Amino acid sequence: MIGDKKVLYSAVQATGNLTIGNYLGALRNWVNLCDEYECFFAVANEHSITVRQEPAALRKHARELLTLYIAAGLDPEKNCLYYQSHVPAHAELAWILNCYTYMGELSRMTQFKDKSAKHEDNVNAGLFTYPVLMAADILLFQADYVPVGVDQKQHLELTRDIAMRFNSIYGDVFTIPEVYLGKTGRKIMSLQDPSKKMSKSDENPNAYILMMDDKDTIIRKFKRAITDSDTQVRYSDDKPGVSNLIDIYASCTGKSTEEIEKEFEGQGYGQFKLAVGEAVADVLTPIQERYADLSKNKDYIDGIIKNNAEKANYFANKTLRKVQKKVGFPELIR
Ligand code: ATP
Ligand code: LTN
Repeated sequence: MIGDKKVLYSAVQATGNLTIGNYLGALRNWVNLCDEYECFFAVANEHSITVRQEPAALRKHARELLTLYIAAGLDPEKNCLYYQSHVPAHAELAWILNCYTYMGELSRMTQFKDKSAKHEDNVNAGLFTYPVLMAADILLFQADYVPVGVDQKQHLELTRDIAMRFNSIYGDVFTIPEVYLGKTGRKIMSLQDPSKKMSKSDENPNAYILMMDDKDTIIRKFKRAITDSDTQVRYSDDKPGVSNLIDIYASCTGKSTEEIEKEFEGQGYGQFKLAVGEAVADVLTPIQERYADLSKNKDYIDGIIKNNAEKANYFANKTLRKVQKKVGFPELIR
């Protein structure tokens, strides 16, 4: 708790351009949470280097992500938006928690298995201990809730296990966090293969819509989206391509599945795909405009980065000091 509010924590890796999957599944659902919770949203740039990054590109992506948080509606006065690398306590707590996490637990993580298969030439120790750093992120802020997509649930389970293990040895040090699932857009699928989740690291750019794609690109990509040989706009397990488009349209317009099926009755896919493209563009255009304005205002963004880093450091250091004391690290007497 901070004051009378429970704490909510999440982060996105600063790895590339965000897709509408990241937006509809994550960012958008975070916007109004600050009324109810004390919210921290990090730019996880330390997690990013578990896969090789170009330094200039990593710097650029981190800043873009933080700016996009604001453009998407996260008020930086009410939400603590900060760079993970500006808070040294993350790495320090991660080291301590590494000593309370078992090799067997980390070996079972599906993201580690997937990523080490994908980057065979760079299976580094950081990739293996990635979930411990994520646990440190969450536990430093004594988070009650962590809004993430289904793909991150396993990491959250591990975080809980580590926290409970630590508490069982040292007493009540950490709050045990719970996963917080959004109401809509839980899993947006690839436009080219609706059995796979939409992912920014897909090698085919037609598989995803980026938050920064312009209207023409968005409409072109939806026109090429895989559907089926039928022509009916109907939600069904045997029509995964069309159902994914219905989900996206519903998420962007607030309409129900039944309303959408009715709206496009007898019209075929051409009209429907165009409408989906337009609805997505209508949601993204104002964000892109705000983003363009914000990026021109260098001093404003710099100020936010500085102030929020201070706030994040304050809360993180409180927990870190408590943990250091518990494990037996003496305080430096000045
Ligand atoms: P990559 O594909 O490069 O591994 P990613 O696109 O999955 O990355 P992350 O940084 O891992 O992006 O995820 C950020 C947040 O967005 C997480 O909470 C994740 O659950 C959510 N998310 C990512 N893709 C989707 C999707 N297709 N549908 C819904 N939510 C998603
Ligand atoms: N691993 C997460 C990003 C992330 C995160 C966190 C999410 C890093 N630290 C703490 C929630 C809480 C991902 O989405 N790939």
